[in-house]
Parts: sequence; C-alpha cells; structure tokens
Amino acid sequence: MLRYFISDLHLSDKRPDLIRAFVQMSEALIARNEASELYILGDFYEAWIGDDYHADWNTEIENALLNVSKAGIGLFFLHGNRDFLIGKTWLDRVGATLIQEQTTIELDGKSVLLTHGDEYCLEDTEYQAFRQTVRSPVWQEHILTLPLEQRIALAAQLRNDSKTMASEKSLSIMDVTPSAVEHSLIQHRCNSVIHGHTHRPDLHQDNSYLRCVLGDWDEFVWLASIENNVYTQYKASVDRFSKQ
Ligand code: OKV
Ligand code: MN
Repeated sequence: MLRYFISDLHLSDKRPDLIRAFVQMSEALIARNEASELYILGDFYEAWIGDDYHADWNTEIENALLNVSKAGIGLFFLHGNRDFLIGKTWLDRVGATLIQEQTTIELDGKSVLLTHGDEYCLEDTEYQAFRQTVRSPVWQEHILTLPLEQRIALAAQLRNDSKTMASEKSLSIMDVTPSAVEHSLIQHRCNSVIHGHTHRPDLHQDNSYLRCVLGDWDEFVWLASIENNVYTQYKASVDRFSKQ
C-alpha cells in the first residue's frame, strides 16, 4: 500500500496556479492506478469559512477530490489552523474521512503519528491562545451562525492580523518545540511523525525518531510518500503544471 501526504496547499481563488497543480496532481494519482491512500494534513484551504460556502473555483477542487475517492483511493483529512471549519457536509461531498490530530496509523508494521503540527509551536504563546479559541466547539458554532459575508470579512481581518504579527516574530518562535514533538511521540508509542504547518519542508532524523515536515504550496508544490518504510518527498515547480 502506497501512502501520499500533503498539507498547507492554501488553496483559494487567488491562486489558480495552485488549484491547477492540485487538480493535475490528483489526476496523476488516479492514473497511476495503485492501491493507495491520500492524507491531507491540514491547511488544504487558505481559509475555510463553512461548508455552506459555494464557488466555482472550489467546485473544481471538490470534484478533483471526489474523483480521487471514487477511484478507490482512501482519502483522509485532518484540520489545520485555516480550515478548522471543515465539517461533515464537506467531507461527505468529497468522500473523505475525518481523522483527529495526533492520530496514529499503522504503516508497514510501524506506528506513524499524523498531525497538522501547530500544537507543537509552544514558544508562540500568543498563537497558542488564539488556537485554543478558534478550535473550541463553542466558538466555532457561534461563528457558523454568522452570515457568510461576515465570516469572509472576519477571516480576512484575522489573516491580516496574522501577517502583521508574523512579521514581528522571530523565525525560531514559529517553529516546533522539539521536546513537545518528542513528548507526543512517546505518548503515542511512535518513532515517526508527519506534520506540516511550519513551512520548513525537511526530513529530520534526530534523537532516534523521524520527523517528516511537509512543504507548503507556493512557488513549489510538495508531496510526500511512504512505501515499505521508505519516505520520499517530491517537489515540483508550480509552473510545471500547465494551463489547458
Ligand atoms: C493565525 C493568528 C490568524 C495569533 C477564520 C474561518 C472565521 C479561517 C479563519 C484566518 C486567519 C486563522 C484562520 C491566523 C494566527 C491570527 C490572528 C491572531 C494571535 C475564519 C476560516 F472563523 F473567522 F470565519 N482564519 N488564520 N493570531 O492567518 O492562520 O496567532 S491565520
Ligand atoms: Mn498551518
């Protein structure tokens, strides 16, 4: 069984190039006709404001995902810090199964921990407080009662706040705290973890565990795979995905 992992695509109407790349990548996965699974580890969208949102640019994305699941490729999704409002309606529309953060899966006889990764960024205490708010069911339920236009405006405003804040923070504060990662690996009895969020794609083989960090989609698009315990990270220029 071949497993594919992606995160941090940040898909939106502002990036038709990324949408094109994702649609073509999904078609390529289907065309390979392998026994495989695709795991989306959060921040698939730049900002998801609720399953009642509909737009042409997104229908194209959802159809690409639906084609993946219909082709028999197991499709799994876990929430990131930008698409925490993805709900059952969206999952059903695309044929995806929701997995919780810090879920372990058995890959080739080994337990691998899957998560978005923002919960490990403990040095950014301001962010952790924000995260606790937006991940709380009560806050999310309240937000979903607001009209779509208001949610769009709120997401844009928070997006702006985050840009201002990030520009004032050091780079190290926005990376994971290694001891937090180690702690969760011990807790879940795993030797490896796959996460995104930090936009620092890498394969860390330190302190007896493996930490696979997925890349964010921008100038390059990224895909990781695991087969027979071999981790591979694929990177391609977004320009390689041609217009049709
Ligand atoms: C990250 C922080 C923004 C701190 C909001 C729906 C809703 C997505 C969102 C968009 C912005 C989070 C998710 C970000 C960190 C901030 C502001 C403060 C302290 C909605 C979907 F509910 F409002 F409709 N947002 N982002 N902050 O850019 O990742 O760390 S964010
Ligand atoms: Mn993220």
